[in-house]
Amino acid sequence: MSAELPRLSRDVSPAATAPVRMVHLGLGAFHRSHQAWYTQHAGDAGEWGIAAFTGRRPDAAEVLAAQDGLFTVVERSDAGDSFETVGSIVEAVDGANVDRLVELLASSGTAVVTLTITEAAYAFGANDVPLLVSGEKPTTPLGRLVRGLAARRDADAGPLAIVSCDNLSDNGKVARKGVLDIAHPFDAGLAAWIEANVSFVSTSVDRITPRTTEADLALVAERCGYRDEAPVVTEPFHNWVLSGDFPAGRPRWEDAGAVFVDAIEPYENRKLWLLNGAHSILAYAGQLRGHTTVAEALADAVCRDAVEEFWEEASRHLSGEELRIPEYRAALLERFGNSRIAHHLAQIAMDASTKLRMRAIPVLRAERDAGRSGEGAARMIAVWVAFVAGNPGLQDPQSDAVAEASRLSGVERTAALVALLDTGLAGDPAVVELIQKLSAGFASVVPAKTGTAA
Ligand code: CS2
Repeated sequence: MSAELPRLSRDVSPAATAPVRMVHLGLGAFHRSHQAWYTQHAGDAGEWGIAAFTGRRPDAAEVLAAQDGLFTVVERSDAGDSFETVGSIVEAVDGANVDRLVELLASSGTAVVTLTITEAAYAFGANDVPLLVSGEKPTTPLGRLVRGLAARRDADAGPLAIVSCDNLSDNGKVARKGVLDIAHPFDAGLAAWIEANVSFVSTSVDRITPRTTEADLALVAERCGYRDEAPVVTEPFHNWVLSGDFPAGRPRWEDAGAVFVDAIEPYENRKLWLLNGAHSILAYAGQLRGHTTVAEALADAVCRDAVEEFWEEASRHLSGEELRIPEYRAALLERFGNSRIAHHLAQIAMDASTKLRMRAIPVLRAERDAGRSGEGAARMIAVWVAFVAGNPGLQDPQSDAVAEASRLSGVERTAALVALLDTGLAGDPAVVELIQKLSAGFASVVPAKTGTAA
């Protein structure tokens, strides 16, 4: 049936095309459910078109370009689904098309660059320095961005803002360092220009967006009357906290609920520890116990208790009335329990060595500094240690080092894995023994039947 329906395009769903004033690197589902959605809902959306570039593969750009950049956002709550066509992406481009990126960054009309390049990608980029020097095409997102910034300086196109939307604490600072670490050895003058002209904005982003399935495509066809090969399914909840300057302007994202603050750290920590930290616990503990999705894992008392224990510890280090921690925690339980959102634990489990460094280590350190064991945070690491024993192929930016650690056994193996997160803590025998004990305890737990409720 759906083959007979027209493909989504600006003919089927007339939407004005805004001029490109934003560039995005990392065109994936999250960009579309979050920054593109916020831009569509800004009061001045008509002035802000996005040119979105893919990362490693061109696929997402090809699919979107075939429907004029349009896609459907399906908001999925316990009560049902609602559908909206989003048109803020006016150009979808293969990330390998560096020439187009250079052209857009060299234009004074471009005011903002947003990034969802994954946590791990901020550390890559050094490989691009020789390519930049020899005039070849850079291959990493930050290498490509530096090439674009060089063109902007040469064109005298003025200042701009770079906005990191990855789950890292102080992500603006991390992005700045990642960019300057490439720019410095390439061209010291460019590095100085960047320091003077580019504002790195820190943000905390939040909207749970699982992978789209074939069933979602069929649902959109049935309910919207067009064929959309790139819909995105997300929860109704959305949050965006930003801190930093936009020297060339920005969309009025506050119209869609974005919040601008001076000090972002407490908001970042609240999100990274309470939401993402709980996700990581559920990803490893849940899969070890035979669960597939976040909602299933949360319904298992063993997993839920591990989450609550970690939240108790983390909350001690989140102060300030405005954070409304009890309400935030209650809302999280509801969001995670939304069983109509099939958020797969396997998706969250990837890139552990980068994620746990943000999610577990700061709480573990803070607890130990306060003279306590930090068992809740240690358990997050312990369930990963137990999980990789049975899943040695888990995707990770440090997969070689994980494999090497896995050749060891017992406390030595645990210490080697902890060292990938924090060498200082790996050198503390009490920490390693605690993680080892918790991990051994977890590995021997008999897997529960999927979906077992407490
Ligand atoms: C998740 C996040 O995959 C993960 O690591 O914890 O993608 C999470 O769903 C988002 O940050 C929610 O805003």
